[in-house]
Amino acid sequence: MSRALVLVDLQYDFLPGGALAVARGDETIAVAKRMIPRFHIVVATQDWHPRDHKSFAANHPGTKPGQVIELGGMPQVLWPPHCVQGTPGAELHKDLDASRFQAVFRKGTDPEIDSYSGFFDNGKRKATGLDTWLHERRVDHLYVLGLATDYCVKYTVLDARTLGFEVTLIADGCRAVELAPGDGERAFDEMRAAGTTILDSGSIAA
Ligand code: VGL
Ligand code: ZN
Repeated sequence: MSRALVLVDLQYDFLPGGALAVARGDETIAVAKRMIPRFHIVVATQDWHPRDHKSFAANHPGTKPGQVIELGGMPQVLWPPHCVQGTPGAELHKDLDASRFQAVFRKGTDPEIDSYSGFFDNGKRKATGLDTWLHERRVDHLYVLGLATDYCVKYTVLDARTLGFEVTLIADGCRAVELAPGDGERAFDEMRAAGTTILDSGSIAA
């Protein structure tokens, strides 16, 4: 059995200056760069929305980012338009050696439903293929870092635990949106309660 590094949404729109900037999100890039050479199996997820995506406040007249609406029978936080397919903000950070990514799993492509997790959309209607891909390579332990702690990292980690993977979260390689103060810490607590090991990159063996 083997381990894999999973890099979650390390895209310009989630970094300072981006459309959905995460405070100090840029600090995750150096951690990712240090971790990539230590893994034989590296995959990335990429938030990849059509411009008419219904998670964008701009597509619901009279709403504002941060507001919660109902979408497809589920609560949906509305965001500024971000990670629009083909735009510079949707690109994975150029300092990451993409030649070391065996696969990139795009998510959030259906305009009708959001997809925080790298495994499934928020309604668990469709899989991205990440679970099958990992099983085919006999991966049983995921090392996860990226953006944002309280959304895509959290949902990816919780799905991974439900699917039976061992999960180590690389805490210094994550930053949170924090729509409400403390969301990042609460996300760590939820992931820990689901059986995730939370470590800093310095204590992960090569
Ligand atoms: C994310 C909000 C909306 C994330 C993606 O990558 O955490 N958050 N889309
Ligand atoms: Zn998104």
